[in-house]
Amino acid sequence: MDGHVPPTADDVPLRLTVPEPAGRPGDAPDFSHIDFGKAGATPKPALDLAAAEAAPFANSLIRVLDNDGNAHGMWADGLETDTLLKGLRAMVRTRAFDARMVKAQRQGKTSFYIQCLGEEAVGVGQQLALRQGDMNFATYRQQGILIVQDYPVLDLMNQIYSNEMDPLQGRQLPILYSAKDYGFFTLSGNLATQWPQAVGWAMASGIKGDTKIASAWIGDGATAEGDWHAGMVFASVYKPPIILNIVNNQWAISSFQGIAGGLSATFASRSLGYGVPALRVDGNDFLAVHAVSRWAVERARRGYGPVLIEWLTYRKGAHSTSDDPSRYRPTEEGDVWPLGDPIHRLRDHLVKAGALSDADYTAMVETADEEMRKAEAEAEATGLVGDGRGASAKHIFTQVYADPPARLLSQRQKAGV
Ligand SMILES: Cc1ncc(C[n+]2csc(CCOP(=O)(O)OP(=O)(O)O)c2C)c(N)n1
Ligand SMILES: [Mg+2]
Repeated sequence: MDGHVPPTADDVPLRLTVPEPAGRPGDAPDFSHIDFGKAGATPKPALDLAAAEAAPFANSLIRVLDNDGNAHGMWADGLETDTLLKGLRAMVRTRAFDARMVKAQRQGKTSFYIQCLGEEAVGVGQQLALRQGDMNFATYRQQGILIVQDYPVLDLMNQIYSNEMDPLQGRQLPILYSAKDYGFFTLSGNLATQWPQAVGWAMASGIKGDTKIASAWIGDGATAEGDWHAGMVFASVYKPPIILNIVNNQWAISSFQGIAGGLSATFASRSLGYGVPALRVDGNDFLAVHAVSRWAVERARRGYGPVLIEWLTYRKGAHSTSDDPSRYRPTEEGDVWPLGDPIHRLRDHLVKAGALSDADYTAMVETADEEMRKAEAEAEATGLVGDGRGASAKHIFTQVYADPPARLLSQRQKAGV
């Protein structure tokens, strides 16, 4: 006996785990921690898929297109060329719109902009599976939902410039659109609030015996908010008609997806613990996005309840015009993202199928650029953020409350508007 007392559990210094991304600025990009699977490998489940059977779908990756533009597997069946061409055109227009608005922000024409560069397929592909009357509770990165429906891009720009023609008359920050007739619920800048609201809207549809379904949207980072869990509890208990979309674009401003738990389990697989079935899908593969969305829409419409979809994609641009990603991630990451670019992949597929020529594609891009240039000039002629030609101050008080409270009425009187 030497008198040594072995340490007890109480004496071991405890530590926290703080996940780190695979690469920081200056490092070579590394996506070896993600298993991307193979195009065509994942079958199509029955529409009444239960959470208990969904683990293989939540932990693999549904892909249709391979890297050479060929379509594979059950999910490729029944996709019409017209729909794919429509999707391509909407994605090209969305990208042209974004490029024009990023430039406008740099020129001081507006204060702030968020583009969806590299993620165009998810919003566009799903919207093409929904119908009039359904409701999206989008994030700020699904402008494609409006653009694919031919919502006037001039109105979007007027909103971004907060000028007199802004459809929201200055009540929202630039890019926080609202378009009820286009199934686009007012955007919220407070992360994750759309999620439980979407579930509530879908519950109302079920309570009323309606035929409309909801589509909820959230980013990987925002799933760490308590609202995500609150929405999941209600979705799992009442089984409303809803598609629960998580767009995992690897980043939440400068926090990588591991900080929201993405290294512990797939975001899709978390849903299974709530009893809500889930699928994980290549979000840069338009064919997969649209096919899985159709399946989910039909499931919800037939009354089989909620389903969660994790879309795997990559945020190729900065988070917003206020962000500089070269400070926190390898600059080449976006160029070597193994799932490629959604527009180029769909273009290559359609060219290979003989439905599009290189010249058609070039014309499509040029037409979109010209459309956005013209619309921007018109919006600018109406007014820019802060140039004194904005909406009247009276609109702070109008169309917000059906019965304005007395304190607002007295404020309006004092303001003389
Ligand atoms: C409640 C709340 N917290 C923080 C923010 C600031 N913020 C805006 S976007 C963002 C990152 C969101 O990342 P993610 O959910 O992954 O969506 P992404 O931007 O990648 O599309 C943060 C932290 C906010 N708007 N609301
Ligand atoms: Mg993100």
